[in-house]
Amino acid sequence: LLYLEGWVDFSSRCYYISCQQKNWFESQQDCKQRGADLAIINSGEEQEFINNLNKRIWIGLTDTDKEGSWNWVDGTNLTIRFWKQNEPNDAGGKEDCAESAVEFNPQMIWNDIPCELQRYWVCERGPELN
Ligand code: 2F8
Ligand code: CA
Repeated sequence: LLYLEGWVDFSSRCYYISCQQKNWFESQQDCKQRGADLAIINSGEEQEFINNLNKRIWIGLTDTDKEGSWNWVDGTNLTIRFWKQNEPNDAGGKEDCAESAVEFNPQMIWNDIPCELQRYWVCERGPELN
């Protein structure tokens, strides 16, 4: 794990880890301003990297456009999934954004929660800024 200029290098991707909490939309907006998106998770290794941060964080996954249709913000196909058991459940009919929680069993760790809640967040980009 290499730390440089606020970005962490992991497996040829660059990650920014916030030290404050924001709602989902403001978090994604912050990532955009950094030339990145909220973290897009494509592998168990990447999920493990996120787990090791030991924080509840926003990831770049939402069903805001169409209830029940979960999409990565960068258009990546949703293939591998790490939803907790019985999630996503749209509790109260208003949970449209996904967090990666901190759990004893880190295998299944995503949950949908209301987008306006405050969470830490992780931005992800390639090695070159857009
Ligand atoms: O039981 C699962 C359920 O737990 C909480 O609601 C009581 C979660 N809400 C928050 O974390 C805000 C739900 O998202 C979760 O589905
Ligand atoms: Ca939920």
